[in-house]
Amino acid sequence: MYHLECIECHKKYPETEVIYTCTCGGLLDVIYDYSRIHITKKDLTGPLSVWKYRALLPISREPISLQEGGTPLYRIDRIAKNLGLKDVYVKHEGMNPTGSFKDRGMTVGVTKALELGMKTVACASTGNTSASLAVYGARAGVPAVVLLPSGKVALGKLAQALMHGAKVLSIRGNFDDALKLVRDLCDREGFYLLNSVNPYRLEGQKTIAFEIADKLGWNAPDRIILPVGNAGNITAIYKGFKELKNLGLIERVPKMTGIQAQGASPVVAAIKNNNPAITPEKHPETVATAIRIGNPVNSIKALKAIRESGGTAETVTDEEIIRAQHELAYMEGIGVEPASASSIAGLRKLVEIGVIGNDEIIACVTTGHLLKDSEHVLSVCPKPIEIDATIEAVRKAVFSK
Ligand code: AN7
Repeated sequence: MYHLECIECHKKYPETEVIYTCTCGGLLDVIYDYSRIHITKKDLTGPLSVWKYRALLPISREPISLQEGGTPLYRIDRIAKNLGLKDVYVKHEGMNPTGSFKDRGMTVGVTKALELGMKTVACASTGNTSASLAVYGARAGVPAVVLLPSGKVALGKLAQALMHGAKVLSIRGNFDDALKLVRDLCDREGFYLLNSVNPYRLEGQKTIAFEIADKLGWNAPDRIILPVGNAGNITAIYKGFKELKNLGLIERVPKMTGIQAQGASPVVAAIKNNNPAITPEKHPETVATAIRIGNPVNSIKALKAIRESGGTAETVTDEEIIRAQHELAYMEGIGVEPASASSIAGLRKLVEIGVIGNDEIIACVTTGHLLKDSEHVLSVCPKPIEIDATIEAVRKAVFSK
């Protein structure tokens, strides 16, 4: 039903092979025989979830699952009105089992690890991938090893990786250093690599596109806006929409719009300068530690997704990210981590510079939950007001400006 294929030289590999990139160095994609996949809207009734779409997922065994996907698609009418827009949605991926979109990739990736008979799973991570891998490793009964950039991982994510029993290694270096190391480790030790260079991860994540179109009655929005770090998710969501179009379930593919933090924006630079490839950023820096990535491994796929779909890429500052995080929280009741807020910050910026028209139907993906990074929250919000346990003190505090 499917095989792996290099996006550069088109060399094919069987699904039974443990391989992450082509011998030529190119990224791999999972290619299906669509002539053998017959799926109609009628086959796709019922609640949203990753495994609802298993006819389009490369797995044959019983999945390792914690009910991932089925995340809410909220309208954000107050923010939309404020920006002069009509139809803006937030797909809140923070509502997944471990609090981020990574679970969609991990349920597929860890299940694939078992199918391939792998005994240990591993990843490098800015945090969320490690939390998700620890959890799905635990669920599968397979040991997990995670490599994290020392001092730069939000506490909630670190807490998850530790509590769920991963071997947690704190690397003196940044994410890009950790990814290089873990790829070497997996090659040497036969551990199964579950970063998004592994094409099976992206197969799970493409279900974000399926769920958005499904929820909108098999219609695609005009535009998808999401944060870009390693550039896997934008690639995956683009693939999802393309598959739906090829299967005749939707009519058009949305404009894929990637947002990066100003201090870590190699994909934006390549789009703006019309370069065929990115130039890695040696010292990426941003408050949004999840996307503090200088050398995104999926950049070639992501540039293609952005260009083919007629989308774009834009940077936002840390200040803009924090403002958007606040606005989502107090105007809409949606709590997201800083990286996720960059999609709303990007929305605002693209409206302000006239790239987004006011009649567009837009879905912003918020990739991770507010509680992932509560340390950051405490650093940007006013402190609780400590008072005596008397009604006078309470009234004084409540009515003070
Ligand atoms: C909340 O966990 O790279 O562009 O190691 O945690 O697919 O990399 C996290 C990435 C966006 C970027 N939002 O997605 C990791 C990691 C959140 C994230 C991204 C991440 P990609």
